Amino acid sequence: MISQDHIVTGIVVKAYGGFFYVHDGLTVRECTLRGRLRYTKKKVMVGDRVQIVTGQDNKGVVENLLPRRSVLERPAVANVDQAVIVFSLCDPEPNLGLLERFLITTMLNKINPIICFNKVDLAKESQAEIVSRYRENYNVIVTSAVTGEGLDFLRQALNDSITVFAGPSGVGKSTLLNAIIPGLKQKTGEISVRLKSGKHTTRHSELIALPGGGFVVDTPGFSNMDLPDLKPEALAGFFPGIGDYQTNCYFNGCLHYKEPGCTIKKAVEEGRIEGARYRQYLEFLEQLLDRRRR
Ligand SMILES: Nc1nc2c(ncn2[C@@H]2O[C@H](COP(=O)(O)OP(=O)(O)O)[C@@H](O)[C@H]2O)c(=O)[nH]1
Ligand SMILES: [Mg+2]
Ligand SMILES: [Zn+2]
Repeated sequence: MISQDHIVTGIVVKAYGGFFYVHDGLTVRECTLRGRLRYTKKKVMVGDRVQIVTGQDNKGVVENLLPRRSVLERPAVANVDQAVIVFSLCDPEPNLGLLERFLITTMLNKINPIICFNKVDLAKESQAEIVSRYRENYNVIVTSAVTGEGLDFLRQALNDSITVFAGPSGVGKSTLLNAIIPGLKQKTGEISVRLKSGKHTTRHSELIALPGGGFVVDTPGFSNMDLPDLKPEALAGFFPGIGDYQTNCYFNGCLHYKEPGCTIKKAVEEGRIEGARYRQYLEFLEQLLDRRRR
């Protein structure tokens, strides 16, 4: 008797050496691509939902690429729902300008940001203020991979989504993932591959399956990230808590900079928008205006 081929839907969790590893809900299958998928412009990537024909020994062939919701370039992953942006409260201290650029870049990619302030076990009293400031406008989780504080909240936030762990290196991304995923052994405490060898080695992104459903992507961490190219007029929209005020400014297309009759400047004066946050907005705005002049 000839065995029946089965078509199942799964998610590409890894692409390596010409093979696509597809998680079908039960197992991971090593798949090749059907010829016509090899020669199209739209390449199958990690995070893609695909239909595969299952074969023997956990093998299979990718037959169809299902529509994508989104594509992230760095790391190269499709269908990312959210990013956990990890910064440590200490060792290293958080670079808040960098955090803001991560937040803007994430929102620009239509990915929902969650801020994770890690290493709370090392934090000083004074840093509670940073946490409460961000809580006003973002979803914030405070964790320690050492004491276990906040790990339940982190686990809950990841259920059933594809989540990228972003943030600088050394903040504890891999340690957190090891703490919440039984059996996972991501390398931790490493100096970035690039620094050590002096040359850039290609990293393959991989989806890690969560016990409760959903996937996460660990990243080596970016120590820098440019402010994305936005129209200066659009910037306020990427500052939750500031953008909400802008509909009533006197000038259409107000940059909330030097214009009279600006409702945002008024809100800053009256303490409804925090001064530090507005100054961060101005710093980015000036960068964008500078780029436009060049
Ligand atoms: N005290 C403390 N150390 C941590 C915590 N999380 C991670 N670390 C340490 O921070 C260092 C960097 O962690 P790692 O997970 O490699 O950071 P990554 O580069 O963001 O993946 C390691 O030495 C970890 O043991 C934490 O919550 N508290
Ligand atoms: Mg790491
Ligand atoms: Zn204004």
